Amino acid sequence: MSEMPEIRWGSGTAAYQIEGAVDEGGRVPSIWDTFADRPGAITRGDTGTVASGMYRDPAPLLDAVEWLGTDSYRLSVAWCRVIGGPDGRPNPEGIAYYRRVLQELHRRGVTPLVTLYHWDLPQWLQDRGGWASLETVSAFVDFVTVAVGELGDLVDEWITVNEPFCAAFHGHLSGEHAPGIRDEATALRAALMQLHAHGEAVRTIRRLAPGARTGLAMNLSDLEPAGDLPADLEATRRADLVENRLFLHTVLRGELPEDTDGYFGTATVAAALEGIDLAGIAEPIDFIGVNYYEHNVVRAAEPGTDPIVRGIDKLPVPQPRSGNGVAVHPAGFVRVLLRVAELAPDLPIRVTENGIGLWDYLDPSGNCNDVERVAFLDRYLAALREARSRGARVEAYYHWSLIDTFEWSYGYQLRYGLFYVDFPTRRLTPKASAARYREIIAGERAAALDREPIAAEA
Ligand code: IFM
Repeated sequence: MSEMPEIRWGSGTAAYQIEGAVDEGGRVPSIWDTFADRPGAITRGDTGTVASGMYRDPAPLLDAVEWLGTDSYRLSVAWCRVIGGPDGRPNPEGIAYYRRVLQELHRRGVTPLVTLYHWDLPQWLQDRGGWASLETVSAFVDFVTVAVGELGDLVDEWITVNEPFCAAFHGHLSGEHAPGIRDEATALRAALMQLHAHGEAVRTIRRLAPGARTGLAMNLSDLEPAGDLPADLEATRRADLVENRLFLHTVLRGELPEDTDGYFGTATVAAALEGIDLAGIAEPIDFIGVNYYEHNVVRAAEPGTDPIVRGIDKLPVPQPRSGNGVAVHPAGFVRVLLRVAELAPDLPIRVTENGIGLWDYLDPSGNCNDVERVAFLDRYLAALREARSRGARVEAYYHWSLIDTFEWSYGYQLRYGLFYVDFPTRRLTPKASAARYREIIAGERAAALDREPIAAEA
């Protein structure tokens, strides 16, 4: 096995969360426009109509990337901005926008990592069945073909789909995300369909841009049984199937975990697989993206309170935790990275998301002193170093997120950004965590330079 790579530092965002301008530049509606308009769907009735305003003016965001000094920036291109509607026609205005952003990143010495599907499915595809329909996969391949054709000279690194678990199970089972469906069979179908779309997209990118590096980003959770009772162990195994193995094993092995039929039912699984190329999902990738947020302690419970996995409870999370109750648990991060490394020892890992949602605010002097995020960064980066020292080939870390965004069902209240966004004015202010991240990156870079062998004098 080759030497451990230097870490590449980055941060990220996604189109619907930052762009706004949903009716501008030839963009067509997405499922998130529709869902956000549904009364009660989003906290305080927020929508992505204006978001962080970065479609109209991406300059502050690009300045923020440059200020941080990261090597890379992860962004997503919106399918509904790139393709102008059901006839599949490319939308020149949308493409020109992304070209400007990508060119600016290159001009500032920043490598873009581009996600193709970060949840903003065009509404016209949802009207035809969404992720339950094979038509969505062929439309995705058409979109990928246009994106690679139009942007491929500026992008060498692609992520096919982001967090298929969330889009499938929050979108189609708990109903907390768009399109707001509540049906387990549809959720399973949507999960497998996105993975099928991922496999097709990898092959499409390989054909059109053989030199590009391609992967996908999955959110993986660290799950711990509440005790030794067989029922708690079994509950944890079920949670692990739905949240982790269904994605991880299928992408790496091209087959479903052995307990899939047992949990979902043979007929449901057979229906969910109709038309899906299971083996093709395991098309070799260049890296695996891990989004790490969740550590949970699981116990068996009937009926159970978990909105996704039947018959389980997740125990209340002690402090420290995020604003929305997610555990701050760096040991779980180490375990997840080592687990992936064990499953795919030669596959480079990129931490494509890791961050903490807080109820940040500007103090009277106009600063955001997000001490919890500063501590989070220090602890999770120490965990990252530990995972690397124990053999996980992590080649990149992207903090989520660069700036505050429209945080899906939480709207604008829950903030993940390193930069505070004053939503009425769209003004960006670096938080204490941004200064800390910048300092860490500068320090790591200096240390990496010190490690470089000095060329022998001629
Ligand atoms: O903001 C989201 C992102 O879009 C997907 N991963 C989780 C983040 C925090 O909830």
